[in-house]
Amino acid sequence: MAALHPLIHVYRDAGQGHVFEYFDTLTEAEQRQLLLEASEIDLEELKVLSETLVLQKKALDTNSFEQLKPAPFESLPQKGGSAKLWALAREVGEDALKAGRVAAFTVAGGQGTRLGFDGPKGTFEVTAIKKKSLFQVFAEKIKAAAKDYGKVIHWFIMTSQQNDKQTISFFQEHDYFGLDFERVHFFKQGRMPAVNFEGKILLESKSSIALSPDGHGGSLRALERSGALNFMQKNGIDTLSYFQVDNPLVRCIDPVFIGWHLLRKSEMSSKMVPKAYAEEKVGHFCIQNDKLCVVEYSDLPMEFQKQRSEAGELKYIAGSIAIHILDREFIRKMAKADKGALAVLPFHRADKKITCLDCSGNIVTPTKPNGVKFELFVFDALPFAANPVVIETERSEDFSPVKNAEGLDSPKTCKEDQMRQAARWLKELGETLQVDSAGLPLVNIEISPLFGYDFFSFKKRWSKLKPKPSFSKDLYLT
Ligand code: UD2
Repeated sequence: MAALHPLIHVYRDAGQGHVFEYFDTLTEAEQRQLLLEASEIDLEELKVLSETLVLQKKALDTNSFEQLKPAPFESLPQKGGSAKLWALAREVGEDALKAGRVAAFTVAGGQGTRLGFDGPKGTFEVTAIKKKSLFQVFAEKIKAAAKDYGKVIHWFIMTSQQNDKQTISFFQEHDYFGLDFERVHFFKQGRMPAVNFEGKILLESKSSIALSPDGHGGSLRALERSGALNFMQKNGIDTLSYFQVDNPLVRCIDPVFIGWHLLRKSEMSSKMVPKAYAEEKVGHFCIQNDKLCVVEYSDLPMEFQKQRSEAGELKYIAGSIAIHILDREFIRKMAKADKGALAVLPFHRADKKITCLDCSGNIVTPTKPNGVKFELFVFDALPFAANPVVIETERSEDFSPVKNAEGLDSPKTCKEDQMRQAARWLKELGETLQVDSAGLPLVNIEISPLFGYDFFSFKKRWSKLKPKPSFSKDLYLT
């Protein structure tokens, strides 16, 4: 009889030997595949997670919120912030961009499941007239900013096992949307196994483990593992502008935000918007044990979310829209932190319906949660960051994600928000165009990021445009 593969011994010793229950019935290629997947898993880490998050699932402890306080933030100048400081931040940010210190970073490992879209979410079309994809919108914003600041802006994109190939092919098919392909860097995020409620790894089939992406927080490890951080170091990049793939309104490169981050010598900075209503599904910037943190909407009891100040304002007003600036060496520190270290991102437990093999070896699709997935969240790095700063931003200038097929945060609301922004910019420059009571122009307007990727750049281009177009029919500005 052939000797057992050493990895199988390791799995048996860890109480996970069932992963190889069907090993002898598999073809050689399937055996290789299963061994490869098994080698991806850190069994020690999994043991700790099973013990802490699965076997002794703690009920939500509201006492742990007793010490919670709302986090302070830098208000916009029009809302009482210091105009002088905001202007200084712009200067500092622009200098960093001119020095080539900044790169863009998109987490794009998720699929468009909630959206009902089959494919990498970044390939979803979002603009009103040209139907540009999310990736094209970001690519053009980055290209235009690079031109303005006279420096290459590298773009790091985190994909997942599920969508890596499709994402790269999409960029190739579209000639990288005019970016130099050597400046666009893809890397895959890690995966975590799903386990049942006894902490046993679930199998997707006899030859494969139920693995899923390790959450956007996995990006910190993945940046280090892929060599991206070393590449940045060699190329003089020390500041990363982080955003999610679902939000085309985001200022991918915002000199003011970069400036605040650098002025404060912060290791990780964030943008907030005042929550629109208590139940809005965004994280909350809070202070706990004197540290800045984000408490996700699903973790903060509704009674806290509804608390109001004497003036009637929501107490936990600062909503996280998942836009951050990260310092390169801070990412390295977080990525390298090992189990037992102080600065380590915690995993979150998510109970899910997971299609998997039952004990008789049949594939079953459960109707209620049958297992647990583990995910890391990038905002959990905030408590470990030195001098973190939160700045306020206008929702209408930075945030309109595409999450659901219909209703809130849908393709429709996102397109309308883009058009409202165009109308607002034009009106601010003295143009007269007709809008409805909600600020939506009566004709379709789309501004290419190559024409203007924020109000500042738009104003420059618009003032030079001769003759000015009319607003009597659909208008695409490029
Ligand atoms: C996220 C935030 C929420 C708020 C909101 C704003 C969390 C837990 N919540 O909610 O507080 O800021 O965004 O829009 O983050 N992704 C990966 N790999 C993964 C998982 C996600 O790359 O394994 C990417 C995904 O492609 C997307 C982003 O992370 O770009 C957000 O993921 P989500 O849709 O799960 O986050 P959501 O909407 O629940």
